[in-house]
Amino acid sequence: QVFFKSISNADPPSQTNHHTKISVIGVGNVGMAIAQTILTQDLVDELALVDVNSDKLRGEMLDLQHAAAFLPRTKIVASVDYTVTAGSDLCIVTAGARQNPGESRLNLLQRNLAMYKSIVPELVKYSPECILLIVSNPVDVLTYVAWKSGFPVNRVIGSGTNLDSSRFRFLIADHLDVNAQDVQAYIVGEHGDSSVALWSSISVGGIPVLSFLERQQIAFEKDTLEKIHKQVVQSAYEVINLKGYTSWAIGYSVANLAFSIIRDQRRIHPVSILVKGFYGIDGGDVFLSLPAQLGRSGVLGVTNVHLTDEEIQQLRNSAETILEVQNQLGI
Ligand code: 6V0
Repeated sequence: QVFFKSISNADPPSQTNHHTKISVIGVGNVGMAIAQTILTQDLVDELALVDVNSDKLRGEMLDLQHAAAFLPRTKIVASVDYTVTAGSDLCIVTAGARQNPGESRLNLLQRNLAMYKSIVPELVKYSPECILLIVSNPVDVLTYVAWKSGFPVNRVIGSGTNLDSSRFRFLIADHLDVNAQDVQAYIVGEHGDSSVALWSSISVGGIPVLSFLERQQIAFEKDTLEKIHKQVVQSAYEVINLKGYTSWAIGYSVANLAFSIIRDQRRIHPVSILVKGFYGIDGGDVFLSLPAQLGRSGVLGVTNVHLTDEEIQQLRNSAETILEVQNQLGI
């Protein structure tokens, strides 16, 4: 009232607009890259941050708030208490324990499992209608763990091979000297070592690459393509060796998923979903990535993409490996 003379007969703003809110759990390298990318996209009215490290949490909140003069207006809140997440449309979980020297992956998983058992029920309590987007590793197993907390299957999504596919598209684009946004290519299956590259899915500007090469009688570049896939698998290790963690690409890739969900884009993303019943995977409940359509209510459907027998076999092998881990953990 001091700076602006009020116009007393102006209609109050319509309250029908839904207040959109995203919560990010874990404000480490990955959580913060996601948070800052979301802020640049003018995607939500409110962003809530949660972590167990209260000093780091407050520091990160203040640091983001201080950029307010350069960003679309978003309310940024943070607390170690989950009440701050109340009413979220989307909750993104990046909290994760770091591997101790000499610690086995299984032991690390056991610790992350205990962490998830404390985090997910809190999110469900304060945002029963939200969509859960799981990012912490091993992402496929932890997405399953989150789903087991009683969430409907369309509302639990693992970031899965969305990042692997974006690395794949970058490398193909680099090889062919085209724009990565014009490259359609999917990596499916497990996020990480046993991921499956769908060669027949690669197209550039609508032209299927493999059949184009064959028609032009250009030597089949299978070796090159396989090298590219190996590079994709190595990418995370390489970045971690060089800078200690990965952050920017996972930040953009998860913010892109958040955009598709919140803005009901109905775009297709390779993300981790319950694959029981697909491609003959029926040994148990397991989450793996397949190209899925995402919108405001989460997973809307799964693309019926053609896989070769070899690709199906690879997918089934990943499912078995993950099931073994889940059985070992007794979950
Ligand atoms: P980081 O920088 O160690 O951050 C982890 C954060 O989690 C820290 O701030 C911790 O304080 C916080 N935390 C720990 N316990 C809890 C808890 N109980 N509740 C809330 N917060 C907690 O790790 P970074 O950010 O680098 O990685 C986070 C996770 O993302 C790890 O599991 C990574 O392996 C995983 N990634 C997954 C990717 C994917 O494609 N799915 C890609 C990159 C990293």
